[in-house]
Amino acid sequence: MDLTGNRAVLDWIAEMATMTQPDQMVWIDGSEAQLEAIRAQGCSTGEMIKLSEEQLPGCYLHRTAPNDVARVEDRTFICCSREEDAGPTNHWVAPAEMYARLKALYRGCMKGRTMYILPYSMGVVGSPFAKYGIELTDSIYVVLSMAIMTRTGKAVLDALGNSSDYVKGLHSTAKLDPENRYIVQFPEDNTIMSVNSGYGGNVLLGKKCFALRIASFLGRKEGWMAEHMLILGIQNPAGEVRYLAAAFPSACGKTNLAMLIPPKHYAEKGWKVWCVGDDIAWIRLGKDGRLWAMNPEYGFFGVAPGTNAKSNPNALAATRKGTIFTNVVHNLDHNTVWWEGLDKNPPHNALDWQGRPWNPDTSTEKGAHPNSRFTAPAKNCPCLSPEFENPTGVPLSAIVFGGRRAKTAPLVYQSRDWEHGVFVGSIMASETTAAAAGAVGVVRRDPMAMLPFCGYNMGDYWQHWLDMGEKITKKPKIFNVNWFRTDEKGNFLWPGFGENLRVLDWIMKRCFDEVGAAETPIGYVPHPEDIDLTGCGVGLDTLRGLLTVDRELWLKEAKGIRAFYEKFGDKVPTPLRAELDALEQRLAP
Ligand code: GTP
Ligand code: SPV
Ligand code: MN
Repeated sequence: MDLTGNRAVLDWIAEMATMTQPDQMVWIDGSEAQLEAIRAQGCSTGEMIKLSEEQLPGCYLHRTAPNDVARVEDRTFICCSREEDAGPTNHWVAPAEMYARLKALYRGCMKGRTMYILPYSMGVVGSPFAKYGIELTDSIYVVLSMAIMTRTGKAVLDALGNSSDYVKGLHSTAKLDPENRYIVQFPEDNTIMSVNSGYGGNVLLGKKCFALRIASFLGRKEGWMAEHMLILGIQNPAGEVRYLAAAFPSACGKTNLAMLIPPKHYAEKGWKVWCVGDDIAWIRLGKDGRLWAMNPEYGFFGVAPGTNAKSNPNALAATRKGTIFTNVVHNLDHNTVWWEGLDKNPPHNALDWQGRPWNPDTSTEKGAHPNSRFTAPAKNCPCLSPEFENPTGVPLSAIVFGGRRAKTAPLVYQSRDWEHGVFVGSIMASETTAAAAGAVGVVRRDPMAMLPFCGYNMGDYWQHWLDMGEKITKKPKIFNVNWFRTDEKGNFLWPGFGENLRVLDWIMKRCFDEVGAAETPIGYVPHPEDIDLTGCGVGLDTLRGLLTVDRELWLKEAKGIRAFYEKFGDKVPTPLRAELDALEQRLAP
């Protein structure tokens, strides 16, 4: 039976079913009984592996195809009517041509399969800031993952009512053919089409496809922002909670920062960190003139390798029940999971991420894929903010940009003002990671960590940031951080993880005019003695080194930025060009 009488919804589903020809169609109502039946169904085909109910209750292991382990940026498209509106950093094909291409791939692709109809909400169902989507998929892994990552089920259809204001998403694993893999956004049609993949960000359409690519497009139109940002609250010993949002590229530390545990010295004084979100922020201007950020997701799709009881105990705790693990090691003795960096006891009777026998003593390859992940319910996280379900989100005092830079970027610096802050975001660069297919460790420009996620021309996106700035009367201060500076031998100079609170502490003090700073050509850096180093094992000299701004390197950087800006022609907002000129002048010997 249909779960809605919404004509627009029913007509679209009928059209998609005519094209894909599923054997049967199943509405996801959001009930635990139905999900449990689907889990059992997934286990019967081997698509899902049920893990030890004693040690990992309600947890499952899933393996994707070996050629399907990360987002595929090469095969991701923004299909709007004019190529110019997609801009030089997005792949573009005219919508009519792309629809035709996809139609050929979708024709009959669900024969012999079930089409699941999954209504979901990004944001609290029924709240003014929520947006709805329906994903049609032939993958049980997608259904079960979306049921963790989003608010799912009949309540969403009830909230949608007869409106046609929802995002249409069609996904089929089809033949998992990498040559014909497509992740396509049609922002003007509120439509997403994904085919021939079964991996995370390519197929959990609520996440990057909707909550960033489509939502960034909607945000520009409607006057708000969709950003690749974590959101966290820092509670000081006085009990006051101050919030920040931070944009780092994929696999550059958002989940870790969002759940950080204060170092002992801070914890003893009463400091706490609350996680509101670990990947995506929808940000709106409040009536009070401040920016308010909410997390539209309902779970965490986090990087497994490196997650352990020391680096991120909160994330680890979040994965102990109701979690789906993707592409990790299967411990056959205990029917549990393992990954590199979990602990020093890799299982010896085990299968690697591809399901092949694996032995840590003799295998030359890693057991877990470097981009292996957990899909965990947000509610599991011990430091989840009490504001998590607040539909309007939390007020931002700071916006932080950051990335992996071995040399150029200092540990932290503050922009001079909003326009300069937008410039700082626009010039972000970071070493690439395993989160996307392709070479790892190559420095590339990734403005606001949105390079793979901006649903329109990046030049227009920068202008949107500037336009927002005009309207915000109580602007957050904008900063840049870099936890990844290395010495000559390639060792990290900064301990990172929980110790990053020391830097966040300085950032918040700056936002509330509680500490001074030193001016440099790129912005304000801390006076080294203003960062509390008690008990962190880093000396003042090392910190001084971490805060240096090398003029030679930065002059080279400015040249790289100029070349990058050239790609966008006259789409680069004049104030950003002026910022670049001013930066070069300040750097000049
Ligand atoms: P996506 O989910 O892909 O968007 O990634 P993310 O930005 O949430 O990154 P995540 O927190 O999962 O961290 C990715 C990798 O960076 C992991 O291997 C972490 O161990 C490592 N990492 C995170 N924070 C730090 C840090 O402060 N210092 C160092 N050296 N490594 C870190
Ligand atoms: C990222 O790559 O930034 C992720 C993982 O958060 S995915 O959902 O695959 O995009
Ligand atoms: Mn991400």
